[in-house]
Amino acid sequence: MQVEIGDSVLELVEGDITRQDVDAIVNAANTSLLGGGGVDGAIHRAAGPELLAECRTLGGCETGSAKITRGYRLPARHVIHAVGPVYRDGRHGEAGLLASAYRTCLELASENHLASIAFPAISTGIYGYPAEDAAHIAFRTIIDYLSEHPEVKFVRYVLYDARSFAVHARVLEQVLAA
Ligand code: AR6
Repeated sequence: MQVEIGDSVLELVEGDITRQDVDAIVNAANTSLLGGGGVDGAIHRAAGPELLAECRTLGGCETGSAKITRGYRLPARHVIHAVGPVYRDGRHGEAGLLASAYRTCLELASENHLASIAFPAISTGIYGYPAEDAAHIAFRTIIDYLSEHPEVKFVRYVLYDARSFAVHARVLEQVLAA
């Protein structure tokens, strides 16, 4: 599924974030930036040990923010390590922190002259954010950013399985219609 946002494109695909050949892939990291399970584990395995070595120099990252490294053995030239919120009950600032994590990734893409970026569904795995709510926040934030920042030309949103893809495709239709 592909939609045009101004001069840019937002694409939804089912796939593996580590395989994406874009300027930067986004990691669903934690505040230590020193690796973990899920997307984080898969990215570190595919990138090789040099990625962890660079991450060790960064001093961690606050929830709702992101930091950039090289991509090492990945097809992507860079990794943007984003820290989404752990979901508690939706009343602890989770929505604002999730939007901020997406926005910071996009700002880092602009600052580093990266035209294409691929996102996983941040916080919706181990961190427990309900997928549909997270998808609304993700798409609203990405679409608002692309509308004002044509330098980011291509955003690919990568879902790991058919069920998540179907949920996200439905939410994207809703956000576009709103
Ligand atoms: N490609 C694309 N999506 C994937 C992949 C993949 N290879 N693997 C999993 N997903 P998660 P979080 C989906 O748990 O919730 C780590 O330990 C998965 O189905 O990776 O932000 C970190 O170090 C889910 O929908 O990230 C943190 O401690 C989504 O990606 C913590 O997990 C995100 O799941 C972060 O948890």
